[in-house]
Amino acid sequence: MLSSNLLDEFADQGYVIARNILDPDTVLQPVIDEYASVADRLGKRWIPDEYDPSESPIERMLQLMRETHGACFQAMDITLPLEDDILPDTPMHLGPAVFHLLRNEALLDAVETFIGPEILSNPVQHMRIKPPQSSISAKNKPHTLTLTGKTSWHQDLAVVTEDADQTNLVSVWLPLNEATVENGCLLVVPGSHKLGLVHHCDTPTFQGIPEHLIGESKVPLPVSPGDVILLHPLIMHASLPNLSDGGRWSFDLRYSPAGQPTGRRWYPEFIARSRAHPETELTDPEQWADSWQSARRALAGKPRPAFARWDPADPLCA
Ligand SMILES: O=C(O)CCC(=O)C(=O)O
Repeated sequence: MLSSNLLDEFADQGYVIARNILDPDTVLQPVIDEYASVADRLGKRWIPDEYDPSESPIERMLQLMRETHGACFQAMDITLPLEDDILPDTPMHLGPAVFHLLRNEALLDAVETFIGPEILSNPVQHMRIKPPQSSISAKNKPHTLTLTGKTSWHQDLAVVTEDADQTNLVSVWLPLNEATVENGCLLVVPGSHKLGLVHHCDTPTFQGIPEHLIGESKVPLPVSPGDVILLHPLIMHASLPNLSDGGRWSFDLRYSPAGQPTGRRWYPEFIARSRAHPETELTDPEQWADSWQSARRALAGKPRPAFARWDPADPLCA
């Protein structure tokens, strides 16, 4: 468990960094290895002539991103797309190593400190591979860039449906390689969670908090593999552009107390930890993958689930 100092810090600042709580060798390396296999599979399919399997896993993923102009990203993400049509074969990555990361004991211990012992894995979750900005072509779809480029200022509560406004959501952000100021680490406005939910734009040209509402003190959060950043759902945060010549690789996951709305009711949730009813925990990675596949079947070919929290024609965002 994290110390009560960290609880106080979270209440005051809206975020904490739990340093060195995940063992890079036993917890992160299996995820890296799993993605190396994903990259090899995608490489053979998408860019058989150029793909270089002798590169490191992150370089292989960057090569895929570069040569496919980001089109292969959906096959590496751990969710269905929010802004693309869902098809019966929309790809996702739902491997056992990712599932074990979602259920990692040390991670859940940290989460338990903030939201209690009945923990739901909330389906608002992404893997992000962020290529050097200089290698990103204009052929990338804008909404792929919101996940793989610089992220604009937002509060996480703004990207879930209103039924989750009272949900005790906690966001968990963890790097698989060094996240630095140069390669695009997270940026927060400490204390900004105390302002409540602020206005967001969601227009075709701009998504996020308008500049004039963002506080003055913007603090970058460089972190290392093994560290975990926990964010209050109302803290204003963004990420810097990747100005390095390497990649930035991370996961952002969300947890909320069992029984509270997730804010993405059309996607599957599962009990990651229950001290009261351990028999309700999902322990089988295949069942987790099946739950996403059945969501995909249910959603494929249908109008996209409505997410109309912010007016796309909002004059304040023009
Ligand atoms: O990883 C990033 O660049 C941004 C992540 C983020 O904004 C989030 O997890 O809400």
